[in-house]
Amino acid sequence: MKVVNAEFVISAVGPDQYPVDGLPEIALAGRSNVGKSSLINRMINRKNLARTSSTPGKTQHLNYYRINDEVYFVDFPGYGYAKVSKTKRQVWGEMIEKYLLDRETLRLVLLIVDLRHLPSKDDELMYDWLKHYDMPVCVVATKADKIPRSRWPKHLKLIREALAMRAGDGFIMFSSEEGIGKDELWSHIKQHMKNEDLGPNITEE
Ligand SMILES: Nc1nc2c(ncn2[C@@H]2O[C@H](COP(=O)(O)OP(=O)(O)OP(=O)(O)O)[C@@H](O)[C@H]2O)c(=O)[nH]1
Ligand SMILES: [Mg+2]
Repeated sequence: MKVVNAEFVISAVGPDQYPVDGLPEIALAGRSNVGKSSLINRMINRKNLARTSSTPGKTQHLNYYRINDEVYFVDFPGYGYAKVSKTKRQVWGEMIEKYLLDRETLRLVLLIVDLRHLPSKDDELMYDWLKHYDMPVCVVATKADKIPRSRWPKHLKLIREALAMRAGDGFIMFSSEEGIGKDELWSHIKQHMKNEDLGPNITEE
């Protein structure tokens, strides 16, 4: 996808602030500091539109970015950062859960993990929860530049196994630093932008 226009729209604290134009949304979830905002910047060729920082736990709201007036990226607060208070964590958890369950324009969740490490307990919970509700998920293993290519397959296998990934879900190797995986991720996203009927399946609950 050729990105001609990308803009930050809003740092939303709740549903009444979410956009109402009905464009498809791609959400990014992952633990704090894993590289979510950097991934957005790489996908849209901007150095610092999505705020990145070396201080984990900075992104506390749902940050909306509109790309080409075609799709939104929704940057979630990172989870699993110990220094965040329990109350705050609970508020974030509820906001995200509500978003994931209710947001009709949501088309795909990118679960961002670090290629170097095994998924955390929170990553496993997030993946299981998304699958419980039949959400389409694409696992993106970022920071791939930090390990030699020869070791990628081994790491990939370990992550797949730890998450007990379903066969239908995407798995993409990525590096915001070097741009690895960018085209592949865009084509995966584009496929999902078209889907009208892949929202969360909560009818059985
Ligand atoms: N080498 C390398 N460093 C990366 C990559 N992606 C992110 N980083 C670094 O990792 C740190 C965290 O990146 P962010 O994009 O801010 O992470 P985040 O997931 O948005 O963090 P929170 O908003 O706090 O949840 C920064 O110092 C980035 O420069 C990557 O692909 N390769
Ligand atoms: Mg961030």
